[in-house]
Amino acid sequence: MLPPSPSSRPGSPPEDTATAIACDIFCAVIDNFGDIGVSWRLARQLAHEHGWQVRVFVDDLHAFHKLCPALALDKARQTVDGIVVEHWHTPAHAGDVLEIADVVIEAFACELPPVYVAAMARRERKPVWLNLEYLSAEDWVADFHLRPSPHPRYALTKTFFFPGLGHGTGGVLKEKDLDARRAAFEASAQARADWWQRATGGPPPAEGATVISLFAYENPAVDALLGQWRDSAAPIVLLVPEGRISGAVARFFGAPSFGAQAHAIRGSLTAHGLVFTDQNGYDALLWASDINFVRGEDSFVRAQWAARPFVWQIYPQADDAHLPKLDAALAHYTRTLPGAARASLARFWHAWNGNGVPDWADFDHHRAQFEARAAEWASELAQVGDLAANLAGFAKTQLK
Ligand code: TRH
Repeated sequence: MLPPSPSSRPGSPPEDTATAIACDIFCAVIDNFGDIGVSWRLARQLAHEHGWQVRVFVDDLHAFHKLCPALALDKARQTVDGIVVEHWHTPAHAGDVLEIADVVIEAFACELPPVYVAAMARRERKPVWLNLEYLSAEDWVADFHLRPSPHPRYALTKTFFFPGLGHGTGGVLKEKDLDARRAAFEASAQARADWWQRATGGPPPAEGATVISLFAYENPAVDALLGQWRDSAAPIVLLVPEGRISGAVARFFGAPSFGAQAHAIRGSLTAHGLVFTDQNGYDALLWASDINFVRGEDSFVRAQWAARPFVWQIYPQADDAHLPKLDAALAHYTRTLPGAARASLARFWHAWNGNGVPDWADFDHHRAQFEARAAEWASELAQVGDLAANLAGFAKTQLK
């Protein structure tokens, strides 16, 4: 067991810290923010909603700092939000003191330090060892979810935990208070006005404007889309968190850069560059927008909980291995849409992922149907259950 955290949150469930389940999450950042984004969100839920004593080992504090500005970059060990964060700086390193948790999660098949695995094998009560996989909406996921894999040398078993969008999978992360926070934001004109002031330095746009958030990798399709928004009959307000797409937006406006606090107007298109915020701040951006362009894994999930139409740029993989995953997600998301709307959304998503030219007018034409479906889908997805609760439930059955 880990020692009781000195900064256990007052709002945590009343679990006795001496008996709380200790959990270590190991996260190696490949690139971007999804690996640590998912790991950190899971850590916070396990600590705050389930009362677990959580420790996160992460090898890249700089990536982590972007979505958790409270993190100090120079500390080998620190406590943030009631969670111990260890800078996992060498592959063999496993914490200053080798304590082995009750539940060990390796995020996205990162390799645990061999010294840690050896200590897991020596532990009298063997830890529950989970490999948290990347999210995929494909059908095979349900068959592989919770499959055990015995270690070749030690008396240890690793279990594969698969996030997914369908029944029989681990689901996706959803905080207990998320819907309430969104409802409060949507119900409060003041909260929204404050948000616009902080994010863009101005008031919310006038009625009739379409607000679009754009979080994306470099994407050749963006030039055509920016041109269509410029020429659109109705005003478009584009919100661009600073990042990999900012260069293309700058080029479109003939600006040297398009970072935080940038503003530009061309035709019907007004664009604002935004600061990259913490994760809660990103949710507010999704709620402030009518349509969200998202990417990777975690923002893709958040857009679904925001219950507004969204466009997904999937993380590209070698040999186009990502394309069946894109279609599997579309199959779930568009399941009940009428044929024409369904085909329109598929065309748009495919174009945004390298196959064709996006047609904004076509998308906009079906928007009311996309809006209705987005709300319906958020309820459907919630039926699969929250990943943190599913994971905690499974771990508890193993710890008995
Ligand atoms: O950054 P990503 O492209 O991460 C990707 C994917 O996870 C992909 O599956 C993985 O293989 C690859 O990394 C290595 O996109 P993602 O997953 O949406 O993660 C972004 C995180 O950043 C998410 O937690 C939301 C958060 N975020 C903020 O906290 N503030 C912001 O302002 C923005 C724009 C995002």
